[in-house]
Amino acid sequence: MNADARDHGGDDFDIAAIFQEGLAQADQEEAMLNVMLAGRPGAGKSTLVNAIFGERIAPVGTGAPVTQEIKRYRRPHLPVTVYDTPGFELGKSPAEVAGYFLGQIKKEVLAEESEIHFALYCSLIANKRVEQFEADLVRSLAAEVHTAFVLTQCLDKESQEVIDLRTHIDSRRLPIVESRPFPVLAEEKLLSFAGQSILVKPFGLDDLLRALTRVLPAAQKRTLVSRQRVNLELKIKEAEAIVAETALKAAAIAAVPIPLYDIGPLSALQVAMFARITRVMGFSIEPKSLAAACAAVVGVGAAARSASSLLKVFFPLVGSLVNATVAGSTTYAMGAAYIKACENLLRRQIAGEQIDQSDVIGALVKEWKQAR
Ligand SMILES: Nc1nc2c(ncn2[C@@H]2O[C@H](COP(=O)(O)OP(=O)(O)OP(=O)(O)O)[C@@H](O)[C@H]2O)c(=O)[nH]1
Ligand SMILES: [Mg+2]
Repeated sequence: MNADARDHGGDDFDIAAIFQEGLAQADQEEAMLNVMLAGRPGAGKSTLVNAIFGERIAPVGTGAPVTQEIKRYRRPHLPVTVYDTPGFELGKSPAEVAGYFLGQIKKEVLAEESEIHFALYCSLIANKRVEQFEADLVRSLAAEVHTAFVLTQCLDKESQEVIDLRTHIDSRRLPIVESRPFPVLAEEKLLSFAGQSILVKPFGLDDLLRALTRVLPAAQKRTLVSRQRVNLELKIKEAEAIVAETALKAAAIAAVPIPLYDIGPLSALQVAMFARITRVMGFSIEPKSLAAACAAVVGVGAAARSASSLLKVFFPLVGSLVNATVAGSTTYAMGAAYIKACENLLRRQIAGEQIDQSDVIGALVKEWKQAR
């Protein structure tokens, strides 16, 4: 770097390019999540998995004839593989059915050096009881993979039906996730009685997801948290963990204080942190919007192309040396404000608002200015 560049802080730090790289890196780091679906035909297996990921992964209500084939579903850009099992064939024992499902899937999955990370066993609440065959099947499955017992198409999580079924399932002592069933309405349902209609809102998915994240290895947990579309709190927690981890790394980089003109690696770390948070929040932010927001906070367009100006977003009066405390605390403050901006944007989007990139810039500028 020449002296002229130093004087102007013009160390040619391309925020947009580093952010883009960070996004690509975050995508590469995502581990594949293998999910298995089981349960009677029409229980709501497809609807459940589609609602969790906010995508049409498995076809719904096709009414196609039951086959003995296990179907494997994938969506482009989604690191999730869904193994959809067919209705069970009478005459086979539950252990045989479970063994067949798992054997077939493993044959396929093992080629990818992986395993089933969890199974969702779906049982229609309207069935009122869990038959011996189902209970034995769940027991056989749960012996091999984490299995969540989901009571599908519930209209009220506190209904007598749910309470009775829970007692019934408890008495069977199944080795299921959290040793209890999860009552769920995956998709809103319109009920009509005598010309009157009520819309029952979806519920229970956030509870199910929280429980699932507790049984997953760290890498698959990250994938589930990032890619699910129903539990914002889980996303925020994961993003906060990323911020804490990055702040520690930043402090370590500046353990020996670094001159302001040499903080490129520190700023790169912070921009990579924004990229990882963006992915976990599942929100789309264009690299040029991020650069524009930084420039707007600093107040000078061209300034955002400098690593030192990125730090000045938070500490306008930072001295000529950056020590561990400043590095750690700026990273923390920038990360926390970034999460807040993403959260606000996501809430607006969930409420049905169309969010464009100028809203993204506005939200980032607002949070960053407040955090200063
Ligand atoms: N409103 C509403 N409808 C649901 C829900 N779950 C399932 N359904 C409906 O129930 C029917 C069966 O749902 P699917 O998700 O296809 O059930 P499945 O278990 O995947 O069925 P198969 O794959 O054919 O065995 C469809 O018409 C769904 O729209 C739900 O949470 N809310
Ligand atoms: Mg289905």
